[in-house]
Amino acid sequence: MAILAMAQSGFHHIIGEMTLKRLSTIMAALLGFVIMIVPPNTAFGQKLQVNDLGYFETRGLNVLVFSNQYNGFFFDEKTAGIELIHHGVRTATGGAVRLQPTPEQWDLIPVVTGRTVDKKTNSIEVKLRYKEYDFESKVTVTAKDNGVVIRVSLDKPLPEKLVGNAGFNLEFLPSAYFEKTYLADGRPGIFPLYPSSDAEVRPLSKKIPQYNGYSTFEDRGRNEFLVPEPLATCRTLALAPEDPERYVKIQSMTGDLMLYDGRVLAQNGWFVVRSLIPANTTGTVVEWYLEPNTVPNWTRKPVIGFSQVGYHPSQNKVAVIELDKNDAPLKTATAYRVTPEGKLTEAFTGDVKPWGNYLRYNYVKFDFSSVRDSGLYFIKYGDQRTEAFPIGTGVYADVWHPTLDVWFPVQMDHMRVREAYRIWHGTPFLDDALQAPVNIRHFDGYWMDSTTHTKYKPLEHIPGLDVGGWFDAGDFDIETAHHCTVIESFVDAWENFGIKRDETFIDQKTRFVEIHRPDGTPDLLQQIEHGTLQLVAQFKNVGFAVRGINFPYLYEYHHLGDGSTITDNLLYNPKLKPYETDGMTSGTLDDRWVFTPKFPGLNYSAIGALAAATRALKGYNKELADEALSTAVSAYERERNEPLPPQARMFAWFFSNAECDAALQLFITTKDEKYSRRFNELIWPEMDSALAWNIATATRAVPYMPKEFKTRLEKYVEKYQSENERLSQLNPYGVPIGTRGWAGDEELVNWSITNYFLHKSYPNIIHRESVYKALDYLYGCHPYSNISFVAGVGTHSKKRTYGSNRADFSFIAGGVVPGVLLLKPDFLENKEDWPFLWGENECVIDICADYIFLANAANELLGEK
Ligand SMILES: [Ca+2]
Ligand SMILES: [Ca+2]
Ligand SMILES: [Ca+2]
Repeated sequence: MAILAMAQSGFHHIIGEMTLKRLSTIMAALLGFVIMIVPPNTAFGQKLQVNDLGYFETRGLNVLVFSNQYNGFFFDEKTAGIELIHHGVRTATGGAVRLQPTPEQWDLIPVVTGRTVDKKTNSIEVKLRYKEYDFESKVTVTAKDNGVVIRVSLDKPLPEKLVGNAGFNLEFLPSAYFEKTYLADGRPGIFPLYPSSDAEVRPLSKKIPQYNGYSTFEDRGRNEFLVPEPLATCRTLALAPEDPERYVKIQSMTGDLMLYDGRVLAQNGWFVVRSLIPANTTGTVVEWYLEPNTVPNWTRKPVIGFSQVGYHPSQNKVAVIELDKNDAPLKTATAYRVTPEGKLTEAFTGDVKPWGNYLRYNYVKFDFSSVRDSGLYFIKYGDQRTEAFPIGTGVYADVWHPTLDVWFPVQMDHMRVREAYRIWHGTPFLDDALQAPVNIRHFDGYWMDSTTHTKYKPLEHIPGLDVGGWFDAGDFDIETAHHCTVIESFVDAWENFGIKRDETFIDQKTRFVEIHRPDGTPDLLQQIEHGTLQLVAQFKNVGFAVRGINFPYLYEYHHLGDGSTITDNLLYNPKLKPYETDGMTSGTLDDRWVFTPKFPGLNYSAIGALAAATRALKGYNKELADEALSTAVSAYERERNEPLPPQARMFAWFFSNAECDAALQLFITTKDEKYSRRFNELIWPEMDSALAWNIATATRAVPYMPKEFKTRLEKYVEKYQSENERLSQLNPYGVPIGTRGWAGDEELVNWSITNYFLHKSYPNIIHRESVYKALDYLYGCHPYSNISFVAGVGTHSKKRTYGSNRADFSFIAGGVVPGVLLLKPDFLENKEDWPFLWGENECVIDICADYIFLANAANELLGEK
């Protein structure tokens, strides 16, 4: 074993540096010579080619043309239109005809009505349509020289209403251009770190309405709106000319280019380059030449995927190394040990084994499972070394503490939350809540039918709901379905692992929470109580589990910061004028709305959660436990005797799965055979129709059912395992990686929990490694980067997540992010310098609760001899 003293390695480092310096002097001289005779771009640039995947490609640069489209649910997610992947980083998005200088999430988006990829002419053409204005345009992108020409053409002149509003936009990621400069027709400027450019107030009549007439702007009754003014206006714009990896040149052959800062209107805005479409014109109305610089022979640095939390000695330890397709894999990698003296000893050098291609990269693996001695290590591959990480028996012991100690307390609704000197938020939503009006479609995916289904009139105050509950994510609404999942997950954790950790002070009576302050009661019980209080209040005051409690206005919904400042915390009083108050009530209609459509399966989910909560709460808050059980029992009877709503057929799998779970939880709690009979009636056909979705419920039943149940389930487990084996071949990480519009860490965690339960009952079929593999992935053995997806957990972890504090480029410790998002067709992304992409970085309550369970499950399995 080679021993390298730190001093020695420092010496080698100096030698290496000297050699490098000499080499670079020679290189610089050579380069200088080349630069003198030929401009760098033409010397090294390679022409962009449309590839088989339907985007323009050259080394160091991809130009995507509507490989990703705007969707109608979250609207502008900054993941659609013409986009640049510049030296491995997605730096530009939103290239499209847009109706605002700096479009926000809920501004109108164009629909793609046609897309033609032509490899022969090396061009991609899209037809865009705004149905609201019967307005169609054509955008053609064609490779030319070392860039592309972008042409917008019209068959008919602009509709009158869009003159001065419609333009061609391309948006640049602020964090990619922070601390960089630009030249506008040669005039120098610095990209602002913080927005401070000008805005203009215009009358509301001039505004292009946002989605469904909603508005992100708090107008205060003045009938106006804001329009940002440009930072610069020019014909040729050079973005970051000093940085070869970010330099982009844009020339307009038609009108002016204007550079805007979208953050004046919305913290998640981007820098936008825009040309207006002229009035009364057809044919080519906008023409740009866009040339992003490319670094000659650029090769992306390898990403060494490994667990930032470390490994238990008995675990498999495999680093997955992600390589540029132009990168030649090395033969070996080494695990070094760091001694208490600060020395580095080579612990293991082993072969790097090829895995193959997955999406756009090539993958190799380095297996260092033979390293088992407790200590600190890092991995070295080529000239790259990872952060140090531990190997030891206790590595999973406290990885879930930040999630229970910090993340969940901060998400607690209706409570004031303190942490040492900081108040995370005051007591929010004491004015909960008004009955939502009928016949509405809401911006958060909520809706109301033509009746309220309750005894309340639209906008009538529903009492009793200002209690318990969690903000479901980076926003501040209550999503009841997620509450049900969280409560059951917490009860699972309570019953399986007996988690008694007490580091939070929670007092319901005075609505006060303090982080890092024990109060003699297990925090998990207090969280179960907090969720149950809200669910019970819904049944008591509304009669059933509501879809959710959400905001009437977009400008309340997109709130950043302290949730207690969204409403005035005073009940709405229609007798007062807006912004008028008598000290007790208020004329401002800002209270949250209770959405009460019939939502298939939701009552069953709530019944399951209440029945489960009863067991955890009975030794702690007997009164609430009794109320939860009697609510669950009577709601179940009502639900069984109610005719199925028509949507139940559409969501049959969801509906039936929820009833299965409700019956099972009621059986476990009451031991009444009528529930187990119903459970058995439902579960087998459910598994025949959707195995992966239902086996998790079935496996939780094993300990409570007769032996025959377990025997009968076995063949389903075998089938599930063969599907697992197929999944494990699909990518080098051997775990399911989601490819939807929201990244897949939640499905991954659930998959792992199902594997845990199945392993407990069928250890010969389901291997325990399938439980740890998902955690390794979360902790850094994943594509794009090797950062831990659990904020504050592991040596290097997420420091920018989509929480209520996202505008501070910060995080709430213990939050688990969705992970790597697939930008079609082949680019997985999880940005760490930009917290505003919710599909990548928004922490939600379900995954965080499930993560607490999973970390404890792994800890338990690894503690077994
Ligand atoms: Ca929400
Ligand atoms: Ca406590
Ligand atoms: Ca209010």
